[in-house]
Amino acid sequence: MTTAKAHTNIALIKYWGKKDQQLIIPQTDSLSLTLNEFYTTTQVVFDPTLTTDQVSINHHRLTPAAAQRTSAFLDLVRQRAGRTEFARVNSINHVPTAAGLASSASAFAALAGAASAAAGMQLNRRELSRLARRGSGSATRSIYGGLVEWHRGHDDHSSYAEPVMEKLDFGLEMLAIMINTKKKKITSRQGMQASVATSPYYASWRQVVANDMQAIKAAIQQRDIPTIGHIAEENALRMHALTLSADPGYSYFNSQTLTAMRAVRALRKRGIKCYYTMDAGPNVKVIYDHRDRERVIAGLSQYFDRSQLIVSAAGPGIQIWDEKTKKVLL
Ligand code: 2P0
Repeated sequence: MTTAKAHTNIALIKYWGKKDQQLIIPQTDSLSLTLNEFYTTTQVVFDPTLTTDQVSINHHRLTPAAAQRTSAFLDLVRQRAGRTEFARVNSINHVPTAAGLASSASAFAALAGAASAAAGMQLNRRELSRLARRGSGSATRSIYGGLVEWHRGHDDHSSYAEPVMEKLDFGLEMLAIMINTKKKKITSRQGMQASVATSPYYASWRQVVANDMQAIKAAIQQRDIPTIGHIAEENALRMHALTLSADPGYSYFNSQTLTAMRAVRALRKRGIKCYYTMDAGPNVKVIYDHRDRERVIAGLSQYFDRSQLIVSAAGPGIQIWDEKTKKVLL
């Protein structure tokens, strides 16, 4: 039995569209920050007595239909490892309930790590990054800690992530504003497909990302948080312009999202250098220098309950260990 722990990540330069749906080759590069506070631990054991994969998430057993995406991923691992046994998978998501941050990124990164090791494969981090990508695009980046770049590549071999700065030596911090929603959401997968197929702005988005990737990497080398934040905020807005400009148009924002965006801008007017980014849901994440943490929290507390604000520093890359011997495998 093998266990892997992988942290989720939030993109500062977004991945929004695939070139190849099956291999999950993205249209553009992307860049993210791995978060310390949110992670998934997953145990996998291949068991010859099983007649189907048994998948539990947070101690709840999934139906075979709900486990389909996990089973399809395990098929990939079995095929590569030359194994035929079904697997028992126990996964725990360490994310606040109803946070809307429960991410496929940490889930598929942890599954890739635990399943490949349990199947007897010894993959290095680049190989793991490629494998995790087959489960979910954003999982490609969750193999590494800190600031991570996903090279879009052009095929299975060339599309993987690598760290830009794995151990941050400057005070970039992120705060998640938990905005709950009961509305059924459009999955990232559906949303990005609609944007690629129908947004007239999609070609411009590719150019935006190419420019932003260069600019943000230069700003990271300078440890320039206001420039990193500014680029991330503009990039997020332009990604969300791809949702509004699809046919039919859609949006992940709700009124609270707009309130949070306005609050961040108001803080900035008062001289606090903080910037927002949003993903495929209504929650807003704020980035700033950790020295401004208390001022950011105080400012946002005028609009949101303190319990809705969760601070996270940068997190580490994947860890994998043998559950019996506790031997660290990666
Ligand atoms: C990202 N997001 O770069 C982008 C930006 C949200 C907005 O959730 O279809 O769940 O499994 O590859 O990785 C990316 O969507 O989609 C995502 P699939 P994924 O983090």
